[in-house]
Amino acid sequence: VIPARSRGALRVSAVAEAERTATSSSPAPTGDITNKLKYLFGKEAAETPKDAYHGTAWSVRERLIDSFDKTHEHWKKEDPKFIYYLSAEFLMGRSLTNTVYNLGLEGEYADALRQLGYDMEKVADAERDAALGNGGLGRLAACFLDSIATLDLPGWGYGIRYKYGMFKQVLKNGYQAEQPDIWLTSGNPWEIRRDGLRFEVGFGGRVERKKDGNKEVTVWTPSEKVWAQAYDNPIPGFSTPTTSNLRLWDAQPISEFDLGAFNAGDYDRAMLDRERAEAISAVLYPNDSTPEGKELRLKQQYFFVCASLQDVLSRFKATHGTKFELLPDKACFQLNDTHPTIAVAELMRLLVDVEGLDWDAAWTITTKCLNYTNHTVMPEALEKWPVKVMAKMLPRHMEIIEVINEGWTKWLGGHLKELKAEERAKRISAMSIIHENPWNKEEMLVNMAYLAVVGSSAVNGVAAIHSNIVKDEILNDFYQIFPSKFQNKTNGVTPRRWLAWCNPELASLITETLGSNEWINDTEKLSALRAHASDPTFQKKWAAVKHAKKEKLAALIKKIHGDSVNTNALFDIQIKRIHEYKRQYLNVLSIIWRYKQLKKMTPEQRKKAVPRVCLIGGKAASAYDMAKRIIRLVTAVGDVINKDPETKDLLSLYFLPDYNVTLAETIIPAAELSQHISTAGTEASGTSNMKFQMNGCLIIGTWDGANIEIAEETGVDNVFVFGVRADEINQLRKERKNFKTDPRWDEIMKDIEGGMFGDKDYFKPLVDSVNNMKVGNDWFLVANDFAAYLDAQEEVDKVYKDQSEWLRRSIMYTAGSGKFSSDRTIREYAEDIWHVKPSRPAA
Ligand code: B1H
Repeated sequence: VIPARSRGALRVSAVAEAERTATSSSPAPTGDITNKLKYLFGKEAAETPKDAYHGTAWSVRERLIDSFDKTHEHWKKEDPKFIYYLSAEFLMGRSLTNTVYNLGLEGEYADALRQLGYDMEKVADAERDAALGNGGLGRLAACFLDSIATLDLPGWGYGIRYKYGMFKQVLKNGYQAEQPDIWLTSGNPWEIRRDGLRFEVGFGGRVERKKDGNKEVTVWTPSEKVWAQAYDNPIPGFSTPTTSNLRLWDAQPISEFDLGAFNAGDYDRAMLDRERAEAISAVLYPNDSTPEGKELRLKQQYFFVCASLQDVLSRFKATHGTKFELLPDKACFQLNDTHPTIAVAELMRLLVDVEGLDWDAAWTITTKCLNYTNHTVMPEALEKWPVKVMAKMLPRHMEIIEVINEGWTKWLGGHLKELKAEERAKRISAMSIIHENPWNKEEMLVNMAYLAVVGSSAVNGVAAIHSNIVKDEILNDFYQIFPSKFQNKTNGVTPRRWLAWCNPELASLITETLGSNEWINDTEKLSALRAHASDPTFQKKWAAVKHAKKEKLAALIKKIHGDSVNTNALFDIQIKRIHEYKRQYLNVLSIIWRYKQLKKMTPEQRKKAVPRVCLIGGKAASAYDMAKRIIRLVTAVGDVINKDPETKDLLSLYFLPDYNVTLAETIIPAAELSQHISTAGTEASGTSNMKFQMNGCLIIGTWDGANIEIAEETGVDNVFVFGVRADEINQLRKERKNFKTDPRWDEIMKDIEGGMFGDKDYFKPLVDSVNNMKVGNDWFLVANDFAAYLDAQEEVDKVYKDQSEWLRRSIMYTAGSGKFSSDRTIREYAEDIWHVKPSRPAA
């Protein structure tokens, strides 16, 4: 029997609960929920789960604000050093369940809703996702905020309050179509608009030198100005009174409208400024892994960085006046990829032009305050802005970057004085922040990663292998100059959302087995599960939970696709952004092969086959043509095999549209096998692999990103590892034209080309992209890994047939997941990079 989600079963300690209830002067939830409905929504009673959600959320919000206020009063009094996490993306997902659980209010609110005739889970289901991020990078930022608050670290996130988040993906005849994500229509109970808290952000215009006494000062007069209006999103820690903050900026016009045009009756023109301003925070760019060099994007980046830095400096000045030399003891900033890197120039501008510091003093402060995380090895993903664009939109920043670059290259010249002149010149030019566009000699570019490295104290990658690639390849020149700047901080995920709250059944079983739920805040304690991994009684309970979660996912598939899937089948899942380097293609090819094998079998042979339900989900960037073709291949193959009465109970394939945080919370607990099959050396880390691991899901994967560390923690023999290694890739790419494909591969390619799944013209570029054995084709080496992958899949079947071995491994995964809590990651950042210390308010 699976223990029910009981009140307090997940609570860390009775003390924490007592702390919470003692501090709450709030009204009984039932009355409060109906009050909120009446006075905020004009409803006498909750007629739908959505009504119940609104009433509940607005009620919970007040408890959250109480906790937020206490925390911030405390921090104001203590004045600790703060970490500010600057990120263009925060992929928060839903808030209700996370908030009530983190605040320890779940029992109270579940009871209240029951009295009103509602079930908490159904009510929570009425919330829309806050999808202000693309994928792993944005979700990582959200997990980090959870850990920062849970660890009582004084820290905030800063970002953009996009009006439209990640697009909604729908399937039209099996093809991806995009729809706008209108997430704010029914209001957002999880944010507080800070009236009057706004900063001016300028763009364009001119820069002049003026005399101030005998000092020369620089004056930037922008040609366009907007307001950045603050919205606070309280972030509750778990089992602590700390509630931290995510401050998001909304762009608004400086004047309501052009009064002249308005009076002249030209209403369209009167509104132009408003539209232009609002466009800045209107929409999230939907490109995961590769940035888009659009001007509006640079505008977005500067917009939130400028507002955030002004905000921090204004609070600093309120306590410390103009003693800016103290700033590095009070504030530090983490740049989440290069997206906020303009902060280097902006902090210099604020300190030099606005506060009147001399350049060197400002530079010392700036470099002490900033740190940079790299998230991708794709060379094309290192952001570079044309000097022309930067000079027009941010003329003063372009000047500052030029001065930084002059100082930097001069310093570098001195540092490399041992080298021969020619060699030295070469190195300096290779490391210049401003350099030629290699594809267009006429154009000069600002290399934002170089600016970030020169302007930061620490630079880190996000998994061990990735940090090594950063040091040895991507930023190797810089590593040679500043070896001590470079660090590794292996990613992590919050065990609250990704195990305890999304899989309360497994959480209860773990708590019962370990005799305490302290593992929620100390995931290393999960390792004690190893002792139970081979115990048949425990395995049985473990399997029962997995089965219940599979039933739940099957119900979702039924709702989406109308089909009932076999819940005794192995649930095999690949969910992530669709990208050639992530190789969903390889997965589909092996499914086709499996189907062909099943078709050839006799009924007797089929009885011995391991049944599988394969699920693939993920969004393709709207302009990423190849990725969209891959989605169509998934749906087309699914259309054929799911309809085949001979095999459909043994093999089915579904594409799950609109993959997002909420869907992940249902899918991951139900998964038995998950796929992380990127070409070795291409996936910086991956973080869903950690979520699957925590939920006892086995991994088939390449020796890439965090897979490696996961395998080390779980026991390499428990993981289905296959494929070429990162250090072989360059050679294999060079030898491409000599590569001989597997006959099974050739057969499948012919099937696709021959129209076995329809749409053969549409699939042609996909087939071509991995064949034609010449250098540059099949860049991600799908063909090279194909045979090894089929072997690994066969091994999966073999192990699955031995359920007790499968369950043993499953338990070993959860037991080995301790390292991948974002609490561990954040502790490392706090100790090695930020030097911030916990500061917990009294309960
Ligand atoms: C990751 C991105 C990314 N790396 C540009 N880079 C973007 C780059 O809109 N843009 O311009 C958006 C996102 N995202 C991911 O970061 C990596 O691919 C994952 O491997 C990693 O786990 C994740 C978190 O570190």
